[in-house]
Amino acid sequence: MVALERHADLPLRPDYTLDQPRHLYSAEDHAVWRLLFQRQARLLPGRACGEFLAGLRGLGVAAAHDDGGGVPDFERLSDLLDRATGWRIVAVPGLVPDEVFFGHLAERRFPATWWLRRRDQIDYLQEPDVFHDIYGHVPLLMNPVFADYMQAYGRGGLKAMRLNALHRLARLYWYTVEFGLIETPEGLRIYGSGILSSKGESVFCLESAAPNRLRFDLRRIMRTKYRIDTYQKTYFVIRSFAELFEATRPDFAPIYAALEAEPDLGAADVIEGDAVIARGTLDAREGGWESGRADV
Ligand code: HBI
Ligand code: FE
Repeated sequence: MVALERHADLPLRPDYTLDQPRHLYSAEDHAVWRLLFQRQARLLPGRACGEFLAGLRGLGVAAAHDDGGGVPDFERLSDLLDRATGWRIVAVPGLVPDEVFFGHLAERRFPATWWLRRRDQIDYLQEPDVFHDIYGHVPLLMNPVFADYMQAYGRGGLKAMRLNALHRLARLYWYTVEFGLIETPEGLRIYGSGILSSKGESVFCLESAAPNRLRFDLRRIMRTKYRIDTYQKTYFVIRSFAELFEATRPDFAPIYAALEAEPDLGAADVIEGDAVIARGTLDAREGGWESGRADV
C-alpha cells in the first residue's frame, strides 16, 4: 500500500474519510495524472459507452485546464455531481472495510482513494488509486440510472453481509461496475471502471479474441469466480443500464439461498444456458493468465 503507509499519520474520521490533502500532491503527481488522462482520452472515444463520455464532459475532468490539468479537486467535482444526481465524493486512504464502503454508497457518497500511483506503476496497480476511483467510477455517477444502481448496491451490500452472501454481491460488482461491457447500436462499449482506468484492458476487452463475452445473467454472475491480478477471462454484456437496474431490483435473499445448491464456476467457464456473444480462445499469453494464480 503505497501512500497509505507513507501517510498513515493522516487523521481519519470514524467513517474513514478525510479532507482531500491537496497540498500533498507533487508536481510529479499532477504530471502522472495528466499522462494517465491523456492516454485514456486517446483510447476511449469509440470504446467507452456514451454515458461515461458524457459524464466526463459534464464533470469538466475532460478539459485539460480544469484543476490545472492535474488531480481533480473532489469538492469541485462533488458540487457538479450533487447537482446532477445527488452524489458526493469523499476522500479515503484506500480500501475501507466493507460495511464502511457500503454505508457510504447507501448514502450516495462515493469513497475515492486520494493518492495517485507512481510513474513506475503507471500501467498496473492492484489496489484502487485516485485515477481509478475518480476517472473510472465518478463519470457514470452523473447518469441517473447508474447512480441509483450504485446506491442499491450499497444497501444490498449491508444486507448481503447479514446473509453471509457478500461474495455473491462482490461478484456482481466485479462483473458489472468494475468490468462490465454494454451493447450499443454501434457495437460493444465499456462501462466498467476497472477497464476504463486501464490502458491495456481498454483495448483487450473489446479487441482480443482471448476472453469470453457472455450476455449478462444475474445468477450466473453470482456463481462466477474472478481474477484480480490479470485481464478478465470473461466479460458480461448488458443491454442497458435500465436492464441492469431492473435485474437487481428483486430481493436477493431467495436467490442467495437457491445458489447454495449450485457449484461455483471458474472465471473462464462457458456452460450450457450461457448466451454466448463471443467464445474466447482463452490464449493464456494474450490474457497474461499463465501465472497460475487461482480465481477467487
Ligand atoms: N473500499 N475504497 C474502497 N473501494 C472499493 O471499491 C471497495 C472498498 N471496500 C470494500 C470493497 N470495495 C469490496 O469489498 C466490495 O465492493 C465487495
Ligand atoms: Fe473500482
